[in-house]
Amino acid sequence: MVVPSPSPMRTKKTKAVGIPTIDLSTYNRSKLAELVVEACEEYGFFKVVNHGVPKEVIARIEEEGFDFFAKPAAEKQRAGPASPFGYGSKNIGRNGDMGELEYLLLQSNPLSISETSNAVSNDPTKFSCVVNDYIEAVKELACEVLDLVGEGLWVSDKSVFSGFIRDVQSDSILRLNHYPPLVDKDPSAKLAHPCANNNTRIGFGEHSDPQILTILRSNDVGGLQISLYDGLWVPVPPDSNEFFVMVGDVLQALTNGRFQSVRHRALANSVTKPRMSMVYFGAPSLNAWISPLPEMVSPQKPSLYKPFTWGQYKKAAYTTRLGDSRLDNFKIT
Ligand code: GA4
Repeated sequence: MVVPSPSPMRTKKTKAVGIPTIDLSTYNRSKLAELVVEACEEYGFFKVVNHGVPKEVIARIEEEGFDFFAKPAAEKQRAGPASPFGYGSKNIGRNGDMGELEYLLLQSNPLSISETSNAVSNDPTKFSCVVNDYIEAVKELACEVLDLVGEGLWVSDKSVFSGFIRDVQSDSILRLNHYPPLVDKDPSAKLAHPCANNNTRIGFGEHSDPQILTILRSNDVGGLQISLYDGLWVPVPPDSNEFFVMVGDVLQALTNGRFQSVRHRALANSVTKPRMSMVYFGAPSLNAWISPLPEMVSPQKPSLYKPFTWGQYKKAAYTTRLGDSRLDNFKIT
């Protein structure tokens, strides 16, 4: 069921609407598929409810995350730097982007998780289990959404999208972002409000995600904003019980631009409570070829993008700045 949210947004057709909310437990399959496609086309972003991820799986990883970020800086640094995986603070990527956050980047395969776990937790076995359980659950959710995309777009192989992230070599990752509050322990810090302008303290700057599909969950502290076609930033009310789904660049390429990856950012304006988001990025394997699906191409809608492997795209992405439109470099001119 699509429920309009209380905060109105404007679409490319500039009608005021709410953030699309899709209840995965209602409707029949074909109606659900239609709603998912509609949300991906209009916004590249939606919320899913009745998603099937068990509450305990979410609660356990949230607890592990908060425990880790509560550790002294020197201890956290031992799990860094985050290139390619581990703990990072303020620096984002390799080209000088910065944000008001600290984070943990984890590769989604159990072997790599257990390696990182040793530096992250005093109980690495427990940490690995908790992270693996969460990844398995959100991966299922991502695959379910992608199968609905396949059905709604009437492509011949309905599991073509989910197949990329079901691949055992899938390069999917999990990111835990921790945005400390303005006032941590010292209440006098309130006087020095570090917001640059308009109370906008950038936690994670504007960007689109390079992968296929992103599944984001946060605690009940706001900060996520999405950018719509008219450049308006729309705050997304937090909902710790539900997940937000975002179209990534690779899904834009596969659908030949019918879906567009959503530009988003996170503000770190919370005064007393930290924000923590847990973000799963569903990606193909490094050697998977990406090009617009034949069903998305026609004489009226010729292919917009050159074929590339995910490995090539990822490598190119790491040479860009966070806010760059990376897919433009792969456009057929
Ligand atoms: C955005 C999505 C994911 O968080 C991420 C980010 C990555 C990083 O933080 O190292 C990137 C960014 C993200 C896109 C362009 C490059 C790479 C920082 C950056 C400037 C882990 C990812 O895969 O791409």
